[in-house]
Amino acid sequence: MALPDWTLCVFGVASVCGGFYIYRLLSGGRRSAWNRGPLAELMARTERPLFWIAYSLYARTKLGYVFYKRQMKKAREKYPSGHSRTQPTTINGIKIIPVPVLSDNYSYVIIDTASSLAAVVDPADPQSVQSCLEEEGVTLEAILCTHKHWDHSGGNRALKRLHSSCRVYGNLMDNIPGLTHPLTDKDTIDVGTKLRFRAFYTPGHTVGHMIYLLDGRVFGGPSSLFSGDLVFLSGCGRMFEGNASTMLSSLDTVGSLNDDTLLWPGHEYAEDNLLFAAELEPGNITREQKLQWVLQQRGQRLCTSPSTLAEEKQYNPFLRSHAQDLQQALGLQQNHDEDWTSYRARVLEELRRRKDIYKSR
Ligand SMILES: *[C@@H]1O[C@H](CO)[C@@H](O)[C@H](O)[C@H]1NC(C)=O
Ligand SMILES: *[C@@H]1O[C@H](CO)[C@@H](O)[C@H](O)[C@H]1NC(C)=O
Ligand SMILES: CC(=O)N[C@H]1CO[C@H](CO)[C@@H](O)[C@@H]1O
Repeated sequence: MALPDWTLCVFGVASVCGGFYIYRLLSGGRRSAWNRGPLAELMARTERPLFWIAYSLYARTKLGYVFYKRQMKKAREKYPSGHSRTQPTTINGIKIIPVPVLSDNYSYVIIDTASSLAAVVDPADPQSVQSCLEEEGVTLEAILCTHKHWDHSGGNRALKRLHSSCRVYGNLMDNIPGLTHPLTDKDTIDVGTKLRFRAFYTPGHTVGHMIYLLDGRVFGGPSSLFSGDLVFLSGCGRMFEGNASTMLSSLDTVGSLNDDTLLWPGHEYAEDNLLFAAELEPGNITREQKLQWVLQQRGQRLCTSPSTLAEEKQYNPFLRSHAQDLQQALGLQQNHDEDWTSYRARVLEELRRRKDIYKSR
């Protein structure tokens, strides 16, 4: 389909601006670095609209895919053996392997050792995930995709080509590449005899974001939550495609899970996130201890996953919108005519706003 000339022109300008903003967004640069220079004022004024143009280009067009491929190439050159060192966790015949991909992202390979069948969550770099599968000598049965962003879904098609019987799960609303099995809230997915996942619908970061809970009761261990970009160690994802109420109800889904659940997030953001939490609640001992441990791990480029939901409930500000300490730290108070949930959504919104300024990821 040919486009009229003027759309090409708009698209061209938008692509340049868009590319620039995508770069800024994804490189996770601190905002302060951009507050200098002659462009600063123009940028401040055009920031929101340009951001959304860039975001749409990234999320909805081939341009995003081209950008992702470039990032992947650069990351492979920069980190030939991955951005972090990871270790498998084995519990009663279940093996969970974090695969470091791109510059700070994680895919997870989950193996039922008795049947040598595997599932993978967000195989962003198909090459790294494939090497892991070959090393383990397992067959890939299922790809569980949390959301459409290329740094989570970009490897689906390539892996599917290598494993033709592999099923691809995700939410229909999110345009997941290669999707074969659309999911709705609380659907279950079985792989081998011991892997049973429950999918939860958790919109906010994207309209069709899903998280996956590996049910520990099946193998007699703790459950494991693969949270994509909904929850990170001491953090939460940006609210690109939902408001604070939507995000809050998704975060409450996580808050309602058992305390002993292991958390396996999509990115290695622990250090930044804990430093941000420290600014808000400086006196929290649990958080301080976790930060010290994380600094030690990161000093040796070791992976910081998993944490437990019991820990997260103590220090992750995004799971603590109900906590008075936190509300006070933010200088917020419930209005007389405001119900508790709307108030907590307002707390979450303020929290996310501050995090965006602190570090936009
Ligand atoms: C947030 O978004 C949901 C879903 O789109 C909508 O139903 C709700 O009214 C919105 N809430 C606010 C406070 O804007
Ligand atoms: C810190 O964490 C504890 C749990 O260890 C929590 O009960 C408390 O409300 C938090 N307090 C502050 C000031 O951050
Ligand atoms: C949110 C996000 O995209 N995180 C990182 C994943 O990997 C890419 C590619 O290396 C990075 O650019 C992103 O910052």
